[in-house]
Amino acid sequence: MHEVKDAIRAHALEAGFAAVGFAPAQLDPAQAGDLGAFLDRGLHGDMAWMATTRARRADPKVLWPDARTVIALGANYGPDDDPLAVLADRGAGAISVYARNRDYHDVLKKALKELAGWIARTYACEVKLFVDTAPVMEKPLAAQAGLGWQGKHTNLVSRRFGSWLFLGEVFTTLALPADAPERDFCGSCDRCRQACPTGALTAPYRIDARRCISYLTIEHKGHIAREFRQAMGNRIYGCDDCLAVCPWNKFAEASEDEAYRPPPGRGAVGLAEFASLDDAAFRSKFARSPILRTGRDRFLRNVLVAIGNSDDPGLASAAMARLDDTSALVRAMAVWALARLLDANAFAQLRRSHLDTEADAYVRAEWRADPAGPEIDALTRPFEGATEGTLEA
Ligand code: B12
Ligand code: SF4
Ligand code: SF4
Repeated sequence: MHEVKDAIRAHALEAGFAAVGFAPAQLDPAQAGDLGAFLDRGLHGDMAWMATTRARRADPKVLWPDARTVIALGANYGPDDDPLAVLADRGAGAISVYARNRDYHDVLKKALKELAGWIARTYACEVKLFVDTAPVMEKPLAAQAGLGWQGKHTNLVSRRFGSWLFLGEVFTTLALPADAPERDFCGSCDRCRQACPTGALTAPYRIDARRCISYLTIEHKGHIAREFRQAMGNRIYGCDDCLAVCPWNKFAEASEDEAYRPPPGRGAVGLAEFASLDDAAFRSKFARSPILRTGRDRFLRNVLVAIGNSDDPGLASAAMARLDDTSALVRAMAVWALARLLDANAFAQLRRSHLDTEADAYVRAEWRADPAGPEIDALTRPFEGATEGTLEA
């Protein structure tokens, strides 16, 4: 069977994957227990799809009883520059490395289909392929297959590719010998946890997704709670801080795949330009990008938080232009941004001209709130337009 593994490995590398490993189609019951504890504590926030798929997620055999082997695959999306440099440029929006070009779901799915089709034809077996959106615990499976270990930030770290592997899997009915799992090389390092701007890494190997900027800017459907807004800085889509500071990145290689290299300007885009996007312009700009999934309103919500953190009164006009936006998510953050950029008199004047015509209770509360003040009750209620998560669509 080792020749079969060698042939599959060679084919996967040819298909563009950087790392390949084999594991039995089962998880350590401890993983299911941890997933259960995470969900029971509500740490997944409004990603309700995580809880509704709990049984399948915790056990590959529930997802597909006939599966015997998981072929875990990693695609290298390593950046060729410092991914955190953009954080110093407060007039620009920081888009995380994974989202600076094509949607990796599409890129990986194509390569996985090619590989899985070849395996099915060559070895007369059944196959199913997954990337991100299926109820599969991809990191524990990849760790079991020897691709790396789950670091203290919970993501998979590879000794060869550092933090920068996307994960995908081919499940198959073929029984293949397992590879040795990787051991944990975090040691006494705690850099990722120290670097987290919002304290989302509550303990080593533990995350509170509700505090994670990646969740807040991508998955969270509602208004962004006050306590996180300043910490977000200019991060408008995802966050790379815990990934980028990992010392294992010194061995990482920049990705050679054009699909993951940012087109000029995609890593650092002017906030004013983004704040002016209407739905059609947003869709056209991000047609093949993962950003499209978040939708224009949530994206602009994030952009306005960044404008509020810019310390640049020159950006106030971009926020003012959004005060009559059709989305309450956008209007609320436009108000917050203006409260931070304008002097008290100018803000009071705007409030007088807008408060009476503002119908949304949350936005009205923003107009009345002290910009530096704590969360107020009205601001913590869930956004009424909130719907089911889309990541698993
Ligand atoms: C939900 C999700 C998120 C959520 C929650 C993050 C998380 N760590 O769970 C949010 C939106 C925050 C997120 C953010 C990001 N994500 Co994400 N995400 C997922 C998804 C869909 C499921 C992960 C999952 O099962 N989480 C549940 C937790 C419980 O499981 P776990 O993370 O494996 O944690 C284990 C332990 O650490 C422990 N544990 C963790 N927290 C806690 C808390 C308690 C109380 C307990 C008891 C145990 C416990 O339990 C688990 C089992 O042992 C996967 C795709 C997939 N289907 O697997 C992608 C995935 C993990 N994401 C990915 C990426 C790239 C990111 C970001 C880097 C994107 C970005 N730049 O903004 C960030 C990184 C943030 C971070 N530090 O994790 C990649 C990671 C690749 C890799 N090399 O590891 C994946 C695998 C997608 C892919 N196919 O490539 N993501
Ligand atoms: S992605 Fe950012 S906010 Fe989320 S855990 Fe990592 S450093 Fe913290
Ligand atoms: S930064 Fe340090 S603690 Fe965090 S994943 Fe990397 S090695 Fe582990």
